[in-house]
Amino acid sequence: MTFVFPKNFTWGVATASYQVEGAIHEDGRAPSIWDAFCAVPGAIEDHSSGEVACDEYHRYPEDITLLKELGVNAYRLSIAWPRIVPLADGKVNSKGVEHYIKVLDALRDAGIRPVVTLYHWDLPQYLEDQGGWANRDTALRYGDYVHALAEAFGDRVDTWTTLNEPWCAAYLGYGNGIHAPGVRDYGKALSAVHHLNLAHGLGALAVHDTLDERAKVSVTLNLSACVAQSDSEADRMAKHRNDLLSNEVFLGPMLDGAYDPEIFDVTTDYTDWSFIRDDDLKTIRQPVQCLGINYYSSTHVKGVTDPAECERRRNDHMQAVPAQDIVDALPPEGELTDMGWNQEPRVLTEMLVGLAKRYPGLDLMVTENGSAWKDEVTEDSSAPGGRIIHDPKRVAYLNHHIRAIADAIEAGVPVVGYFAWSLLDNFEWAFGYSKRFGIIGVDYETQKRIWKDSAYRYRQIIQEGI
Ligand code: GBH
Repeated sequence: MTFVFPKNFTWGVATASYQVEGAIHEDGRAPSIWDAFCAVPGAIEDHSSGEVACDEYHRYPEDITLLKELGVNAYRLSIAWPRIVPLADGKVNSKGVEHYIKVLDALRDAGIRPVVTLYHWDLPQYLEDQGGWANRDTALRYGDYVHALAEAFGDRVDTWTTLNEPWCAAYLGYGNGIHAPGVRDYGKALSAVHHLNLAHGLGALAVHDTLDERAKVSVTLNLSACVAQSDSEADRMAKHRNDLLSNEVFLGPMLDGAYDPEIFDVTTDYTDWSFIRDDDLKTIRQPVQCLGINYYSSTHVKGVTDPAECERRRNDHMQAVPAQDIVDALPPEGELTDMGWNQEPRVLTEMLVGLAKRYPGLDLMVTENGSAWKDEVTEDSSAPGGRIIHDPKRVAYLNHHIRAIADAIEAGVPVVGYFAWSLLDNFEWAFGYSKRFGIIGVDYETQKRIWKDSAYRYRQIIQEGI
């Protein structure tokens, strides 16, 4: 039986500024932490950077044509903070603002709703020089930046997403250091968690204060989809610890108004949380009209029980989240994507069902989902540009995950939208251009876009259901 999605369902594709824009020296853009990180030898697998990327900064009109051809009704893009506020003096760079106004207007003319992420990891380097997300001031500066955007963009934006995956920004950026700024200090990672929460609150406030109830605010989390290997006490405790530090640290303050006190108990080795000030939790919990979920894969865990092993692992920085002393991630099973990630779509359904139970009435939106594979280009004179990419594994992944969302909707979950990651192959952070997530391929020598079977399949699902 074909599942037909609701008429007003949001169908989109997603990108992020540093991953697609390029043009890093143009129109007064300042360096971001990713420009600096890419210059560190060994930080990026293929020694590349976002200097050119997909040249989206110049090619957005042609890519908006692709959006129309795909038949999506929404585009999730992010704004580069270093283009908007390039100097520590906090002044707004009108050239940066004008660029995005052109993009937003072009989307409006194409009938495509912009779901705008205000922060997708490209922090201005001048803020990192003052401590970055481990410094409270960064959250205050973020609030000012969002205020400026709300004034400049007004009702051109459909949904204002304060942050993309604060988990990654905090734990990969400051915990195990595999992302910019490359810091390895769990105490700083946990303070980054709190300051990102505070930034979310200040950003949501800035949007609502400036644009009142017209504005739809959301935040996108990459909730950890963690499965305990068995019912044993140790395995369940491992999952619980992981969920506490990966998920509850964000859901608690943002949606429930408090940190679970157990979070403080299990992190005493790293921080005393004295960076939390009076009223922060009031600021952080703001009404959100929609919760964004990015889902790629699940993680299976078991408990570490040997006390000597627990002790040895305590200062081991291999894991991003400081739970390695009792949490052991198992090797992924089944057919792995080119990232080495497993495929377990039912866990996505379960996560959505669980969230709907916990937050009745809150709209949920899958703001990223996709897979990387080693693609091969095939000459085909009937295809646009004479080339096509046959990507049966990406097609299968897409089918299974959109089916998983249909299952959630059938179970009564208010999932209101889905965004494929990504519109284009792009700069995959620490992996550079070596991983391809696009449903449309990019030939990085010519910047030509190459359709993949998954793009055609996505168009068909949008039209017909699954
Ligand atoms: C997203 O991050 C980003 O928002 C996007 O910019 C990026 O391009 C895209 O995904 C693809 O990577 O460590 O094996 O247990 C997702 C990052 C992926 C981090 C899954 C945690 C857990 C897998 N997350 N990962 S594993």
